[in-house]
Amino acid sequence: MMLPSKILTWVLLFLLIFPNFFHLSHSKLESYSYLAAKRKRLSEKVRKMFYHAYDNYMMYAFPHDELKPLTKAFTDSLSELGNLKLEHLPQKYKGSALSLIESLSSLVILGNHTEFEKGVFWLSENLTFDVDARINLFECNIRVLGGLVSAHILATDSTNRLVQGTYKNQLLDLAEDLGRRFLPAFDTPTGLPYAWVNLKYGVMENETTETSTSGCGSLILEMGALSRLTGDPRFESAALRALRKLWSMRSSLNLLGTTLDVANGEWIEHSSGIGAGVDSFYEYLIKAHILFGREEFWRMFQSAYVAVQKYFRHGPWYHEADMRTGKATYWQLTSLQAFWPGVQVLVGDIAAANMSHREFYYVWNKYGVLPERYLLDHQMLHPTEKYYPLRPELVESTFYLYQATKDPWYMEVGQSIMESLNLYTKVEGGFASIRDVTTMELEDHQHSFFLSETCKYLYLLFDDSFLVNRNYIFTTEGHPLPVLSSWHERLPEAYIPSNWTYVKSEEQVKQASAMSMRVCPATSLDHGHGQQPGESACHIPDSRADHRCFNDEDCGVDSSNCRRRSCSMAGYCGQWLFM
Ligand SMILES: *[C@@H]1O[C@H](CO)[C@@H](O)[C@H](O)[C@H]1NC(C)=O
Ligand SMILES: *[C@@H]1O[C@H](CO)[C@@H](O)[C@H](O)[C@H]1NC(C)=O
Ligand SMILES: *[C@@H]1O[C@H](CO)[C@@H](O)[C@H](O)[C@H]1NC(C)=O
Ligand SMILES: *[C@@H]1O[C@H](CO)[C@@H](O)[C@H](O)[C@H]1NC(C)=O
Ligand SMILES: CC(=O)N[C@H]1CO[C@H](CO)[C@@H](O)[C@@H]1O
Repeated sequence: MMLPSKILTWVLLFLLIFPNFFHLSHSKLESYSYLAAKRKRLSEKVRKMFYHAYDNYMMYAFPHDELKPLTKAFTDSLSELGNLKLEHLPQKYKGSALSLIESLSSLVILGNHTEFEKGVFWLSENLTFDVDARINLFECNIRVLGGLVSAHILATDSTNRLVQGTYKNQLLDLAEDLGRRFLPAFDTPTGLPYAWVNLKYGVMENETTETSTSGCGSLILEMGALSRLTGDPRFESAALRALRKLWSMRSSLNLLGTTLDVANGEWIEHSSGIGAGVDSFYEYLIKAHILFGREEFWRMFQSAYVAVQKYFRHGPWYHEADMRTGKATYWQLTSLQAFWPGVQVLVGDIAAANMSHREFYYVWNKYGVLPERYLLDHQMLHPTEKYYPLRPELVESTFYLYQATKDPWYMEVGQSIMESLNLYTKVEGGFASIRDVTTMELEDHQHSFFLSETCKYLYLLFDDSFLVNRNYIFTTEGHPLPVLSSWHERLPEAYIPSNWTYVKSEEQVKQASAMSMRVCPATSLDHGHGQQPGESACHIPDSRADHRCFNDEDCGVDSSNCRRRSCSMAGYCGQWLFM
């Protein structure tokens, strides 16, 4: 037994050696509570932003599709989405409450169950898809079908305490009805869907057969979820057949083009990158793997990701290249590309994600918001694409990077993005798009994705309580879908919530947004091969002109098994059995 005086001696001795002990732990505690208070304050500001956008929509535009915040009017834009020349616009279409559908999952994340329920009941009584409207399959899938399927899952999740007893799967019935109206679009010789379908009459006469890679390759999450929920396999099979066909059209470099013909399965535009027309194709391969646990998706993603890193990446930038030769075509930064670091976080390529994200944020700071297109080779804005339509991609990547690293710097990025949005785009009647980032001239349009994504990812950056001990992936429109063992062919242990260690402190990284599925955690790599810490298995250094390797460092690591790849005598990367 120790005498009290002896204890005192030890304490004094301890303080002599560590004079700052109590002070340090105190200030550390203080900085945590300071950080927590700051996050709380910022999340309240985002909440206000959401309601400013939402309440104005409900007041001036609902049940039409989107709000015109400058004139406090509405637009029935579902039939205009993707329709640049505004052809074949319907005469009698009166809107589908698009922005309400897009807001449902955000309302749950904000904890507003009463407003969610009100929306659900309004939709179940008043929404119909039996309308003479030609819609874009891709847009309608990610916004309307995705919004309904996600909201249905949230409404039936008992932990949300929603719509007790009175909810009778009305949202799922609506989603199923919509899914059935999609099916005629897939009736092509190739199985690749038409870009356009009329909700009432199916594919119209003389409909264009041209579509995009993202139009054929970003359907599997929503349509797969719809099949799992309804038991009707047609939705998932149609989306899967289209995806497989699309993948079979890749070049020998594992690259795809941007546009194609659904009748003959031939490429129209051979140049592609990670931006418009392609972006969510990559995103859906990795997310489909996470959601359905199918190896096939992983194999496609892995080859596609390595090809992107090899042929498109140049330092932190991604240019476009010809799918046949891998030769660079356009050197442009586009606002949509800013989603890529978020995908890289899911893969585990944190250093590469951080590097690109910083460049996008640099451009954001330079202009105040992110311009739609910036010409890297001329160091100037694209002359006709100087707009910023309230896009979410940069804040989405910021959210993923914060979740993965807990580096408070990303919160500062989020705060600065939020302040720019309030400064430049907030008007009395909502939030307006920016027509020209050099003049900050506004445009009379509040896109529905401002409610489903921009506000949601900003909020989740500051308050992620929705994600604690739950594993969700977010669709490309920001609608959460849960990772369920019953949907999985084979559930990796990392997915099983009962296996998760509960979060004990701010410091501990939470398992959220499927980020437990980082394919090949950076820590499993040995460093000292010219790679930065956080560089994942999938990272491939910038390519040389002929895409041949000179040494092992050119080849990165095979992300399917985390083994380092080596460069053969002939100059090709691979894993050789004798290694
Ligand atoms: C839910 O949203 C409605 C409409 O904006 C608002 O009136 C109400 O105060 C909100 N409730 C909560 C709990 O935030
Ligand atoms: C359906 O719309 C009508 C007309 O706007 C409205 O009076 C009714 O309350 C709506 N139904 C629900 C459940 O909100
Ligand atoms: C479809 O194309 C044919 C041949 O060009 C034409 O005769 C017909 O009027 C077109 N139909 C519609 C609805 O435009
Ligand atoms: C991101 O990059 C910055 C600057 O290059 C660096 O200081 C920081 O540690 C990086 N963070 C991560 C998580 O890699
Ligand atoms: C590592 C670990 O705890 N694994 C467990 C994860 O959960 C499954 C099913 O609940 C168990 O069988 C594993 O042992």
